[in-house]
Amino acid sequence: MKTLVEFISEKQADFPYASGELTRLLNDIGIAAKIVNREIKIAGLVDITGYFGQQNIQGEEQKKLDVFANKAFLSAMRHGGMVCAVASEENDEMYSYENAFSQKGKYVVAMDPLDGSSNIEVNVPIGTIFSIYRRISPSGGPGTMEDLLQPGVNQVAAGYVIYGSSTMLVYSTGNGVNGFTLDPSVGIFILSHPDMTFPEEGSIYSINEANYIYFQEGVKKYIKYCQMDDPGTNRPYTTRYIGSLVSDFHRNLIRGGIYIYPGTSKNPNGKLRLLYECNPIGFLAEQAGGKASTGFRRILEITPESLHQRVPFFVGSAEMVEKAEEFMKQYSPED
Ligand code: AHM
Ligand code: MG
Repeated sequence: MKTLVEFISEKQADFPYASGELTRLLNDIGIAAKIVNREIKIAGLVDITGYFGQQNIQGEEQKKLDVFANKAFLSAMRHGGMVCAVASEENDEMYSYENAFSQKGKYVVAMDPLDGSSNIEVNVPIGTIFSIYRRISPSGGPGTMEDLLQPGVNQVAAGYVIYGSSTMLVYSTGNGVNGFTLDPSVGIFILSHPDMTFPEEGSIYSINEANYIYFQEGVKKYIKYCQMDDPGTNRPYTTRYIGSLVSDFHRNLIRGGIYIYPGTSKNPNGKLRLLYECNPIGFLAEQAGGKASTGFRRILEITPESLHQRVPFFVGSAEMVEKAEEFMKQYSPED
């Protein structure tokens, strides 16, 4: 039995800048995840699932648990002192730590503290997504926007926590993907899914098909391809869509599948945010042998322009993403 803390410490040696700081940062994230998990598990019992009465920058109502999770992660990272600045879905602006200890931190973090939070009251799995970069600005001062607006290829680590029927932390530091399940009786994450990779053949497609009329021709044609009865292949595929990116991605990673949140005629850049949704999930996908694309190009190569930038997102088993890209190129070529 190997715990998350043991595993992270062992893996420190694989890491080019093994000073122990990334190890401590990942441990801090694990601690905050346990605190958030505790609140989520009692969410149905206490008056915590209601609205907080504020809107975030994207005009979405913040739920109390969103706010709680945001504070829990920001505070765990402040105490650790490894991080100088954070981009969070819940904060309009970059959150820069003011204490001298944190300003010496080598890292910046982009995160969605509670993704899929509109699902809280119906007891569907939700998640936390995080992405870690080395800062560019010199240590000792506040973190800068330049530190956070780095392309996804520069990530040194990324991961998610899924609060489902069990709670798991899945992460990568660029040497494969490993999953840890929380043993609630002792409060410890245990390595349960070593070296996670997409199965060779996937047969799940996950997309909010209610938006069909707003999709580009390439997406429409790809959906029809997924539904086609093609003897000798595994088509028609099956459709699964929870509406919670972490859960949909997690299932597709284990079973083999593709998740798509495309651009639409209403929202040409789709819905998902590059910094704290697409980049970290894309990094994990690639580390697990899969792909992450806008439908035309690799997600991780995009240079971000703003913290809450949105981008069309195709992620999952490599072959399935490549096939979807073929449809996009053929039927919806970019101008
Ligand atoms: P959120 O960050 O406000 O929770 O939104 C992101 C979520 C994803 O988890 C999910 O895949 C997607 O929104 C679902 O959107 P839709 O309801 O439009 O299908
Ligand atoms: Mg989100």
